[in-house]
Amino acid sequence: MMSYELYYWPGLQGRGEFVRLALEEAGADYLDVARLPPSGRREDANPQGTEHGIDAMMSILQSQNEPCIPFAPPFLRDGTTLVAQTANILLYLGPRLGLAPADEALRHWIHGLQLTIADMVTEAHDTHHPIANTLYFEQQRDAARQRAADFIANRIPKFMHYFERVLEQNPAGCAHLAGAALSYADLSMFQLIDGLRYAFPRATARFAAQYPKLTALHEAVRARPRIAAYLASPRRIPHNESCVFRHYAELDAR
Ligand SMILES: N[C@@H](CCC(=O)N[C@@H](CS)C(=O)NCC(=O)O)C(=O)O
Repeated sequence: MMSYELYYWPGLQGRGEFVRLALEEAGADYLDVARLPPSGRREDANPQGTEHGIDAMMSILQSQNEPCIPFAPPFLRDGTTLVAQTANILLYLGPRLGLAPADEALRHWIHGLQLTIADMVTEAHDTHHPIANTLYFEQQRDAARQRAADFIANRIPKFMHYFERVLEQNPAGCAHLAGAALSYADLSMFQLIDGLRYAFPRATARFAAQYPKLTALHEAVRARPRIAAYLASPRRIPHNESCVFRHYAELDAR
């Protein structure tokens, strides 16, 4: 059995974190390639990245002969298979890691939920980069303030009411978004809530009262033994202002 290879920018949680959480929950054998030293020893990995590891990632992104060229990280290599796009990686890994059900309809429901999570992640990113990714936040501050105000007033409530309703209406019970067992979408929901609460602490101050079922899910995932061990480990990079979820006090609610 070869290790899964995860390729993602080092030094931040970012979209790679949705994949890491699934690999960690499953206790999977994986390498976070951009963090690896030339020896390849994961014990010597540097969460802030290594030149060797970043070069290995860039060589795939810029490859002239790779048939499946990813547009952007994260991407995953499993032997000869290369899979790009966060939700697609999780669709691939789900059944292999025991984090997706056998039932096809339920698997597609979970994939749809993951895509909706991805939509919200992009909107969270756009609060601090509403004009262009190539500009610094400081160069688009005014637009960012407007975008963040709308995100807080309209988009967080719309998405979160929806996800709370998904939990309420799960016929198998409200412990999970879909079906009776933990899926990768539950892990991703943990990460989405965690990121939003970090980025917008004032706007989400009443989160637990407004969204009790989502709050319970967030807490239940955080308490899972492998997730708790991961969160306490150096492999979990703290939230920071290089990520999709950034805390800028001026973008938070007043
Ligand atoms: N839809 C893609 C988005 C991938 C993406 O935007 N990756 C970022 C880092 S989180 C990136 O490196 N983007 C480079 C670019 O868009 O030029 C996914 O969910 O994986």
